[in-house]
Amino acid sequence: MVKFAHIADCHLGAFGRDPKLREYNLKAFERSIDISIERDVDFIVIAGDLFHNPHPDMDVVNRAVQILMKARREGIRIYSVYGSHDFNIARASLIDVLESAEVFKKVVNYLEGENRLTLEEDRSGVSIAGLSGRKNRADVSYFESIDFSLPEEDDESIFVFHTPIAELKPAEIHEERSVPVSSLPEGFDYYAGGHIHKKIVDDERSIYYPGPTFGANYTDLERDERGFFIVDDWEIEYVAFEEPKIVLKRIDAEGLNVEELEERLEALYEREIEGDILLLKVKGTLAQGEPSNIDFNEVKRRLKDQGFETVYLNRRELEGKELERVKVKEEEEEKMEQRLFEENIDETWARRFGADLLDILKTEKEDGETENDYEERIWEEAWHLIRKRDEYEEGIEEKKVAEEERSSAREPEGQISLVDFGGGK
Ligand SMILES: [Mn+2]
Repeated sequence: MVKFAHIADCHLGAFGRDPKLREYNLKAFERSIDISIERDVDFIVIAGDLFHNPHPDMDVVNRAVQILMKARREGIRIYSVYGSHDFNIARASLIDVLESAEVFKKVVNYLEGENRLTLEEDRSGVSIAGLSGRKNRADVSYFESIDFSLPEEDDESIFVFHTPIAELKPAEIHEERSVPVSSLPEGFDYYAGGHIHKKIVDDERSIYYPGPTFGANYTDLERDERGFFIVDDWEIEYVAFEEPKIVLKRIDAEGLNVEELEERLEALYEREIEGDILLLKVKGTLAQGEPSNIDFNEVKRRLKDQGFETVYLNRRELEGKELERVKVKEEEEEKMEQRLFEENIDETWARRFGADLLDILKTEKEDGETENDYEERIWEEAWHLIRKRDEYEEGIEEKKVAEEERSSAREPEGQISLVDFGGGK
């Protein structure tokens, strides 16, 4: 009889700007490991995104290793795959370091020379294989091209992955990257998923996602479940974390003026609300005044005085009339950009300048390029263009473009023609 823990999406190091939330996140991970030890599991499966990024702060790394080693010292084995957050194509990630130090074992074993993934056998007799998560659909293509070593029929086995399954993906996860159930290798007893930040239990197909132990962002904290699975002789139990207590308050500021919104906030201080973390969401368009007229730091301070450990304020959707964001319906990114330029910039030269600058800023990082090199390249190209701003205004750049267009029959494929931004005159 085998007993194991299935943990995913710990995102250690997330909430870098809020030390309290960062600590709650680390504590939740520690609880999952402590409970796994108490419950005497044979091994722990971590289905990716153990860390929030591939090279986290050393204090986070230190805490994580201390926590993981508690389990290791009890003889509990730990198996993991990369998540989309803790993988780096150019450099070794912390996951590689921890694998080298034998803190855990990465269960993504390729048979050299073949595109074949092999099984790792745990001391309990259970075989484990896995596939890492990757950004930009790279893992999706793995599923299509890799040959899996399938478990023997009477072997107990687990497949670990960090990719959404199309048929199980919740509607609110707006991500195209997913694979159909049919892509999963056949014959495993338990499919240990990660990446979807929500608990999913599909007993029929034996596919399970525990969701995060705490969460990595505001939306995660809005959801009401946090925890992990303990699987005892293939019976699945969800261990839910009731603490910390998260309280959600929403204020609709639509049509209010600054004073009225301040009154609504005042009313919050008087009400009896108790909890550890307050998520305060203020949204809507003010009829008069700007969000910047409100001292939100003071709001947070007063709410903390009520006994909250921390207040997470979300006012991304709070707007003033003056600075109301332009809303465009176009689905297609390019069309949307084009309309934004047309609606907000009067001068043709400025539209062209803006479009060119945006093109530079949109350039993606190249494979193998370090973060620093990438930033430097973008800055250099952007500055180069900004220095030519006068040429755009005086029409010099425009003339050059026209000449270039005359000399070349057609634009290279995939490039946006500058003429397209001229407003169709
Ligand atoms: Mn994640």
